[in-house]
Amino acid sequence: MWSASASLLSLLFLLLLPQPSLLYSLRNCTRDFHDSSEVFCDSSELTTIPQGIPKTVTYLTAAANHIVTIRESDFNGFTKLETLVLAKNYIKHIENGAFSDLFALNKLNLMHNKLTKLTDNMFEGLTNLTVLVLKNNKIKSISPLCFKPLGKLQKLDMSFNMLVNNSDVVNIVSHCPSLKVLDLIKFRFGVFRKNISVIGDTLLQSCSRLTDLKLTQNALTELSESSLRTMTRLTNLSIESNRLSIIPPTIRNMSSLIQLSFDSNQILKLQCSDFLNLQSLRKISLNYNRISTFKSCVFQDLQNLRELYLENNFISQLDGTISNSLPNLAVFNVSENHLRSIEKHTFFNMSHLTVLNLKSKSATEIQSGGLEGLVGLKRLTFSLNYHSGSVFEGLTLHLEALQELTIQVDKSACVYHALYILHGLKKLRVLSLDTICCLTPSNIFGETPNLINLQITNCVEISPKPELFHPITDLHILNLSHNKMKNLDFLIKANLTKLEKLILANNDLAVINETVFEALPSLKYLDLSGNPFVCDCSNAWFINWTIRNKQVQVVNAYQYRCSSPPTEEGHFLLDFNVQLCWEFTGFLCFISTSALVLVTLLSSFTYHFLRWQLVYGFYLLLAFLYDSKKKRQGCPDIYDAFVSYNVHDEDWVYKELLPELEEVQGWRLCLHHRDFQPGTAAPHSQFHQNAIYSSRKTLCVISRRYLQSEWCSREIQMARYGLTQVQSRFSPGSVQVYRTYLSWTQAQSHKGLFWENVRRALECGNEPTDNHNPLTANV
Ligand SMILES: *[C@@H]1O[C@H](CO)[C@@H](O)[C@H](O)[C@H]1NC(C)=O
Ligand SMILES: *[C@@H]1O[C@H](CO)[C@@H](O)[C@H](O)[C@H]1NC(C)=O
Ligand SMILES: *[C@@H]1O[C@H](CO)[C@@H](O)[C@H](O)[C@H]1NC(C)=O
Ligand SMILES: *[C@@H]1O[C@H](CO)[C@@H](O)[C@H](O)[C@H]1NC(C)=O
Ligand SMILES: *[C@@H]1O[C@H](CO)[C@@H](O)[C@H](O)[C@H]1NC(C)=O
Ligand SMILES: *[C@@H]1O[C@H](CO)[C@@H](O)[C@H](O)[C@H]1NC(C)=O
Ligand SMILES: *[C@@H]1O[C@H](CO)[C@@H](O)[C@H](O)[C@H]1NC(C)=O
Ligand SMILES: *[C@@H]1O[C@H](CO)[C@@H](O)[C@H](O)[C@H]1NC(C)=O
Ligand SMILES: *[C@@H]1O[C@H](CO)[C@@H](O)[C@H](O)[C@H]1NC(C)=O
Ligand SMILES: *[C@@H]1O[C@H](CO)[C@@H](O)[C@H](O)[C@H]1NC(C)=O
Ligand SMILES: *[C@@H]1O[C@H](CO)[C@@H](O)[C@H](O)[C@H]1NC(C)=O
Ligand SMILES: CC(=O)N[C@H]1CO[C@H](CO)[C@@H](O)[C@@H]1O
Repeated sequence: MWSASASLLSLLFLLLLPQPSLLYSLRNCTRDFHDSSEVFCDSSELTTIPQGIPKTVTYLTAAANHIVTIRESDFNGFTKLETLVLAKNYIKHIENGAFSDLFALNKLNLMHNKLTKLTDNMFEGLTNLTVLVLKNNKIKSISPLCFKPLGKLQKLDMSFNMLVNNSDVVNIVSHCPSLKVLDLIKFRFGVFRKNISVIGDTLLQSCSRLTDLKLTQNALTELSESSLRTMTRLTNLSIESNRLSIIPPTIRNMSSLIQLSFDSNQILKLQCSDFLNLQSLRKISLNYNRISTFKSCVFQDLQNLRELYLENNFISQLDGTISNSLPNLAVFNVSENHLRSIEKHTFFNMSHLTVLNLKSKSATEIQSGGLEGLVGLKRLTFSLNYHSGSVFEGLTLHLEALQELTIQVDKSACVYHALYILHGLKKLRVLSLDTICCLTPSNIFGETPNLINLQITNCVEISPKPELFHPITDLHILNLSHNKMKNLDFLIKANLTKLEKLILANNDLAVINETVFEALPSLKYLDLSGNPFVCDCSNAWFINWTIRNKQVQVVNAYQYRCSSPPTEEGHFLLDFNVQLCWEFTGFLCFISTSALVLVTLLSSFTYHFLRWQLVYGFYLLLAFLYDSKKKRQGCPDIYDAFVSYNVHDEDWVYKELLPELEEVQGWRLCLHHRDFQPGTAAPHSQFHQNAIYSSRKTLCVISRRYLQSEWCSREIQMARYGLTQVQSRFSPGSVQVYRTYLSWTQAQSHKGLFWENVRRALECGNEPTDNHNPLTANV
């Protein structure tokens, strides 16, 4: 019983345990979640193909690992596998029969490995293979029967290997009856032999089904007369970057050819028979050769040619050849040659031409009517020879379909006639003016209202007017590089509300002002490379905005450098610490705020404790002003003294004071109850003030009641705080204050002396009275 249950347990345990190999494979590979027949083992540091991958997979990739050897057993039983990717490993050796079970395999990718030779039984079993990629290995030799099993191979890429014996290529092609696309880029034909970089008649003889052949970078000097003759289906032939000096005659009569490229060879001239019978040819590329002339017969058979590229050659003259023999040409790029002039009617009958590039290494003279007939032209580029400014006179393009125009001048030119060039180009969307610098008159773009991309470059200091841009409200891209511009103020009023991309590289812009960007609401891309930035607080806004704004990408901003001040020269603009600028203004803010608070505090403190001194001071000031005004007007004082008293003391004033001072001593006194007119008497302080100012002196009759009454006490306090003595004289003419205190109670017994003292006090002119006069007394 015990042993029975134990064995049952162990059986259960065994059943529950997953297959160890599956567990192992799961560690290095993943199966596609949706399609379990696809397994990915890429970049897992594998040194061998993992065991336990289900044999039913159709797609397996183990790229970018450290596999060195493919063992015979690795793909045993993988009869459903269709694609196998083993690229980017260190595979040196593939054991015989390693692929023998892969009947279904369509694609095998072994690129970027270390294979040195392809052996006889290596590809055994790959009868269904259509694509084989072996590029970037170190293959030196191919054994004769290696490719024999690959009866269905259509596409082979053997580029970038090190073949020693050219005849090994025969071993490829003689067994691949289905091969259509053969890439032999940098295959090094004969590199290790003595300069025999020639493809002979027999080498590619069996490639009769090829449609695409690339023989780029093989140092080929020659292809024999019949070397490609069997390839009656070839459509694309590319023999770029070799050393051919003529168009190989073997291509003649290859009526299947559609695309032909001989870029970067050493071809010197084109001959009449070069393109004989190539009726299907649509594109010829002969860029980077040494062609200087061609006869009118050269293109005679190319009735279907659409694109002709002759960039970077030595062509100096185009005659009517192109026009007469290539009536269907759509793209003609003859840029970077040395075209001297374009004669009248050079393109006369070329109504299908849509792209024409005549950009030249040396400036071209375009003769009157030179661009006539190009009624369908959409893109035009040309370089002009600057002849005493008259160059543009005869040049009216009349190209109604034109959408893109690029003009270069060989030296900085003033285009007074740009208006004529742009005349009628209503459809123009892209305009590039290089070294064409006087942008006058300011309505030159009035003819081209649909411009969306404008480039004006290489001028010595342009400063466009905002009005220049007003007709082109759709502008999206503006490139004003290399113009020595010093400011961008014209953009503020240019009304470029749709501008998204602004390139201002290599100008003389030192400070970037935020108002410019307020006028460009759609801006997304800004290039200010190569400007001499000032790294101080004047660029603080720009620096912060560059780093923080979410709308505009300022390209290469982290590479912008400072040109000044000298202490910052050569440093990166964005390294400038703008925080200091904010802190400084913060400091100013702090100072001014503190000052304000302090003033407020002080004034409330002063108001609370020193209010009367202030009021007094205020009145003194008013008095001073009033007095100077009066002096200026020559107004005499109306009264000798203003008598301030409380109504309750009126009796005394009328009975004692008035009789003595007015009648006996003859002073003219102003009594506030007698002399104030009813209308002006209302606001006490105001009439009080006027009365005081109209009187030479002020005489206060001080009693207990006087001190209690509001406005009287104010006046007294005005006096008392400032003076500590009761004031009896208060000269508005001077800020100095003279005061005398005379006590009536003390003087009861000597009234005569009292009045005499009053008389003296009133009498004394503007000289201060002596406070130590024995007749005066301190309070
Ligand atoms: C060979 O590949 C084709 C697809 O290219 C496929 O339909 C066919 O079944 C494959 N043959 C074998 C034997 O797997
Ligand atoms: C190149 O291969 C051919 C045929 O395989 C052979 O006859 C010839 O000797 C080889 N040439 C060299 C230089 O190895
Ligand atoms: C071999 O090729 C080089 C480079 O093209 C050339 O300079 C040299 O003259 C050639 N030698 C022979 C013997 O053809
Ligand atoms: C060959 O030319 C055709 C037609 O011009 C083109 O569509 C195709 O992409 C070319 N093939 C290659 C491999 O360049
Ligand atoms: C090319 O074809 C013409 C006939 O169309 C023939 O006369 C001529 O010999 C052929 N040229 C070559 C080099 O095969
Ligand atoms: C024509 O040539 C110029 C200069 O090499 C090149 O920049 C341009 O892309 C070419 N144009 C076309 C349409 O390929
Ligand atoms: C333009 O083509 C017509 C025939 O289509 C021809 O008569 C005329 O001579 C050609 N003009 C030029 C300048 O090539
Ligand atoms: C702007 O113009 C300059 C000068 O011609 C050119 O080098 C640059 O590529 C242009 N930039 C863009 C984005 O078009
Ligand atoms: C500015 O452009 C807008 C359209 O983008 C246009 O409606 C407006 O009238 C223009 N304003 C001026 C002053 O040209
Ligand atoms: C920015 O430009 C405006 C308008 O030209 C100008 O008033 C302002 O002073 C400039 N600000 C700075 C910091 O230069
Ligand atoms: C810095 O830029 C950001 C984003 O443009 C802005 O919100 C912020 O107020 C700026 N800071 C200062 C101190 O100007
Ligand atoms: C078979 C094999 O190469 N397995 C590898 C799985 O991955 C680990 C590391 O992730 C390697 O150590 C094993 O060699």
